[in-house]
Amino acid sequence: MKESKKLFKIIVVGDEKVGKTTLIRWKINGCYEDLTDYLPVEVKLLYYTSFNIDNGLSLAGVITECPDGNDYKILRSCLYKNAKVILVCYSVDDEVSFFHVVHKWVPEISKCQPRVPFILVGTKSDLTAKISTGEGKELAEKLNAADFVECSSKEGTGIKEVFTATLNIYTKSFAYKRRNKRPCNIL
Ligand SMILES: Nc1nc2c(ncn2[C@@H]2O[C@H](COP(=O)(O)OP(=O)(O)OP(=O)(O)O)[C@@H](O)[C@H]2O)c(=O)[nH]1
Ligand SMILES: [Mg+2]
Repeated sequence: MKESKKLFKIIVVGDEKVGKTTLIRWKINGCYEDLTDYLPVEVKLLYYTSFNIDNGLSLAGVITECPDGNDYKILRSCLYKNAKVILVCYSVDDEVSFFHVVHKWVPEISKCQPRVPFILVGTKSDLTAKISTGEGKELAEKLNAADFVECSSKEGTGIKEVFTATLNIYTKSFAYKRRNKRPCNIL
């Protein structure tokens, strides 16, 4: 499980079963896969992909899913290394997953990676929502999230917006500008 430091690294966190793998696999494969009987997350953590940027160039990226659970705390702190953007997910039909954004996920990423921007992502927006769009937006503002997006992997809505926002945040960041700085030749 080797990854280059030069890759655009995105981390996906959130409670168990909020739809992290499905969201990532939508980005990779361009369609919804029902993962009800899917393998546990330990089997695959890293997904390699590419992002198109304005001038016809593409950016190599790796999307890393972090497993939930206290047993994985140390593993997660390793996986967070070199992250450029973090997606903090909750499911709109699951109040506990929303509660854990505040009391678990944001404190954990803020402790490990205080300077890395994060996007609050409300998943499974096709289901009856217990968390409204307004509540999601309000929390994103309160926690200083870089953005807020709701999506449904099942219906394919909002997925493009999640990854467009992710790319925009990175390409505007100091880390990206420093990496792409060309030497200035003064003749
Ligand atoms: N209705 C609906 N179901 C979804 C959506 N996305 C994922 N699911 C279902 O939710 C369940 C969990 O999805 P996963 O993608 O495995 O969730 P996860 O967060 O990766 O789960 P863990 O890796 O076990 O923590 C599966 O049965 C998916 O088919 C969605 O947008 N809408
Ligand atoms: Mg998963």
